[in-house]
Amino acid sequence: MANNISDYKTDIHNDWCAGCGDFGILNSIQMALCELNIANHNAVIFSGIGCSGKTPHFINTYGIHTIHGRVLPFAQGAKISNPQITVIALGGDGDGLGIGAGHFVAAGRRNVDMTYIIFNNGVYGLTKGQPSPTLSQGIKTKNSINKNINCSINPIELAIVTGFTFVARGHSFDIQHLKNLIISAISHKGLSFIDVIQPCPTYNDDMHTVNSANTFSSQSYYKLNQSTYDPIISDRDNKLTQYEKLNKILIKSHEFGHKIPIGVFYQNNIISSYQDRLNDITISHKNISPASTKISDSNHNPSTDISNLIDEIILK
Ligand SMILES: Cc1ncc(C[n+]2csc(CCOP(=O)(O)OP(=O)(O)O)c2C)c(N)n1
Ligand code: SF4
Ligand SMILES: [Mg+2]
Repeated sequence: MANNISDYKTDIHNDWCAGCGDFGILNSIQMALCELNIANHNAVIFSGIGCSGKTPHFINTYGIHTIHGRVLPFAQGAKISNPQITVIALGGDGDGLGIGAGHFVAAGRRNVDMTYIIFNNGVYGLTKGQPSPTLSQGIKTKNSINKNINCSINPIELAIVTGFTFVARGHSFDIQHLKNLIISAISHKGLSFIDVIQPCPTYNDDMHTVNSANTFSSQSYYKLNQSTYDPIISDRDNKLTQYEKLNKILIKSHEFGHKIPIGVFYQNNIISSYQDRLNDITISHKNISPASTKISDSNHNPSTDISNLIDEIILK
């Protein structure tokens, strides 16, 4: 079993630009897998298309570089088929909140027990820096002639209202903090989401705010502190308390100005996971997933006779 950070690295050539925030996110994921001591063969990293989509190539686990905007269906399918594995889906802000926005919303309704990480740089990095759905209105990126006239999506708020049950924000330059967020997200039972703010020095190092934060500093970011901010909704809270807490959490999700909060915004321990709901309706198959179903006996003979089916297909 792997327990050294080098066990989670690969030799594949990495062509990300110097200074790209993707490096910090990659390191945080490797450190989290190492600290949780997850065996290489028990983790699968899925990605969409973009600069960020290359990440699974650099992590020594199973990795699947899928298609643009479709990372969540692939990843959810894998986790439902084999609940024993650790599944991480990742991709860009364009991938997840532009073309993939429908899947983002649908995933929230299911609450499959896995983690989704968005690399949020405000641009479509791979295709030369067009504004992405998270770019704030009024920001001009390096490749655009005018300021962005669209309003931006708030990924934290969207994740909460669509049903993700663990929602956090990190920064690619605070690797230790991000590593701890990823550990908490993987450990949470249900669908967890981390919005990671990262510079794209080639096309958008102004990030999201005017005059802000092309570097990570205590002037521009602060850490949510659980002694003054409570992100957890549990069955110890009555309905009224749950609504009051949710209200405060949604207000917090709108704080995105000169000081941007990072940390855990929301953790709901009440909503059941997709696997629990599945087990409830398939009592006779409880805890039997497709991946654990035997397909052959000890003599390697198939357990199911499909000859009739094959005959039918051939006859057609
Ligand atoms: C169906 C489809 N449409 C468009 C593209 C072109 N395309 C590739 S990556 C990308 C956007 C990448 O931006 P983002 O998801 O933010 O990732 P980043 O490169 O910033 O990490 C686009 C539009 C594509 N590959 N497939
Ligand atoms: S274009 Fe931007 S996001 Fe892509 S590798 Fe370069 S710096 Fe990173
Ligand atoms: Mg992007």
